[in-house]
Amino acid sequence: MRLRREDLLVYIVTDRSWLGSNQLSDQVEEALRSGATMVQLREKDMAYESFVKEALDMKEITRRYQVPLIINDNIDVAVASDADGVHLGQQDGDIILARKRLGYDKIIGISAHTVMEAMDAEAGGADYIGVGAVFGTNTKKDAENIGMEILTEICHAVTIPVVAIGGITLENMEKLHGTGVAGVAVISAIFSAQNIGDATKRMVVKAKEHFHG
Ligand code: 3NM
Repeated sequence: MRLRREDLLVYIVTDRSWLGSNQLSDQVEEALRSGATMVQLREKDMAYESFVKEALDMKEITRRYQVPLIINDNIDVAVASDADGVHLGQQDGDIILARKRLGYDKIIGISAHTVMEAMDAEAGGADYIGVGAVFGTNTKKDAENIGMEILTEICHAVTIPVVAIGGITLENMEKLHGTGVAGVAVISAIFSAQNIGDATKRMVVKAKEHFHG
């Protein structure tokens, strides 16, 4: 599956800390039914076998909604589950190696915090760049804030699409207007919501208003 710019409009990143008594697959499906455009499975402490099994379950759901499934950090899990791609941080390994393992029909996303990192990622063959944290976030403790200026510079420095991440809510999303981002990647604004479907729908409407075109 090739990445289209519009796939990044409302990119949901999973987080078990908001599960409660719910199933992650149900939460993701509710968001997809309500218009989420891409899914990243993010598991920081899961054994390989369970991670693969979960990725396979998730793949079945995302395939039905025809949205890309991206695996955070783990190329082996992406290959084993035939996911649509991986998202790698700056410390998560070599993009060239990832491309070799995944092939050219898979998506590779790279986190970047500077123009140089973003340009290197594009030169290395990344399909999109994730830039954050654009706002204060409690979800990723080591995330450093990045200003709108650097975000805008990164968007202009690369030809591949850029998605913003970190502390993005329905209320602050409009501050990203004009930066050049293709969309927003969100955890808590969607997964912590009482009504995930409703929260997703509202974000999709607003994201279309600000980031389309
Ligand atoms: N990466 P929330 S910020 C997973 O800055 C992640 O690279 C970030 O969660 C980065 O939408 C972040 O709840 C957490 O703020 C995003």
